Amino acid sequence: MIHRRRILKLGTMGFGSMMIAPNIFSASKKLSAGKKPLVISTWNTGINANKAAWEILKKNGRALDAVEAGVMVTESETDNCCVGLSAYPDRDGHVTLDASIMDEYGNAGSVCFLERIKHPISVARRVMEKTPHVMLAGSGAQQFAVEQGFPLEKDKLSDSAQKAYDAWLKKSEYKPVKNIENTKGDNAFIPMRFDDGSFNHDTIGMIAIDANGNLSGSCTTSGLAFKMRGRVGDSPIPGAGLYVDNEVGAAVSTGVGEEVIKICGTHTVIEAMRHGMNPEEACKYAVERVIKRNSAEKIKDIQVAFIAIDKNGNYGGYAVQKGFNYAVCYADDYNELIDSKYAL
Ligand code: SD4
Repeated sequence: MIHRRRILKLGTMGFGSMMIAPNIFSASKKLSAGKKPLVISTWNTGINANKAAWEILKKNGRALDAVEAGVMVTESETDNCCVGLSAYPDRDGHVTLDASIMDEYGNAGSVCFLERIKHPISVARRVMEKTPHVMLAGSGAQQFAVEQGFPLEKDKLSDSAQKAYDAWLKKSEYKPVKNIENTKGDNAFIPMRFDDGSFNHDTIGMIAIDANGNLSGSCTTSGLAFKMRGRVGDSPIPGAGLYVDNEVGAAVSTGVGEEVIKICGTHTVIEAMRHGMNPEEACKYAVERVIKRNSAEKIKDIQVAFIAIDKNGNYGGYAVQKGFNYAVCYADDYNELIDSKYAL
């Protein structure tokens, strides 16, 4: 029996080393003490979102409650290009929202292609806690939300979204005609960059570790502006836009979701941490996977970024391009925007 157990153990080790790229083993094994509690979130809107999360964390609240309350602040903003109902629409003029949440037990809930609901993150949490499912989509997700008491909001664009949509319509000359998919360039679908040169995205992703050392994460977005109707990004997909493993860490992504989905982005970050990388190294590892898949020409127009927290409260982030930042909060007087390191 002892002999068999030993063989099983060796067998597992062998499988593990076959599955993991060698450079993961060259990762630093430093397990320095980090901050606890701690919340970090993507982009500058993360500063306000962190404040709401911190109010919960500092009273020894649960990380799950913190990451929900935090991103609800961003979902409530009335002038936000990329999160909540004020955000930019799809190419047919409708705002469609994606969100996901994961708790310390590895439970996950998500909604995608959801319309006219102000707080998709809370609907995602209800999916996780009140249904046997992980993801609800479109009209089914909306029906569930209404049944759960979420108000159905008006189908109307915010002033800034309407303006941006009108401008985009003119420039792209988009008409819902057959074969528009054959149009060359990205105008008929999405601009990868807005006219001011900034990248087309700004999802809020938030991850936290609470005073008890438990991890949770949330992610909510309108996806890429002027996307095809029905398009779903990485944000509502566990292992792509968000992943939490309470034994290892939590990670969330922002950027071109198609690229993140194709490398199972946040799952890749967590597995890299499991095998010894610190959060920044793990995010960099996932970013390099994205870069490797693309030509030098194509990658210039792609931004993808990851942020991560490990089980010890260490944190880090990494992006393909310059310009990504994330907000870090671990005290009443510490809530700072950090410029991420980047690859290109
Ligand atoms: C998506 N990843 O739908 C999202 C967009 C995003 O910052 O991150 N925006 O692809």
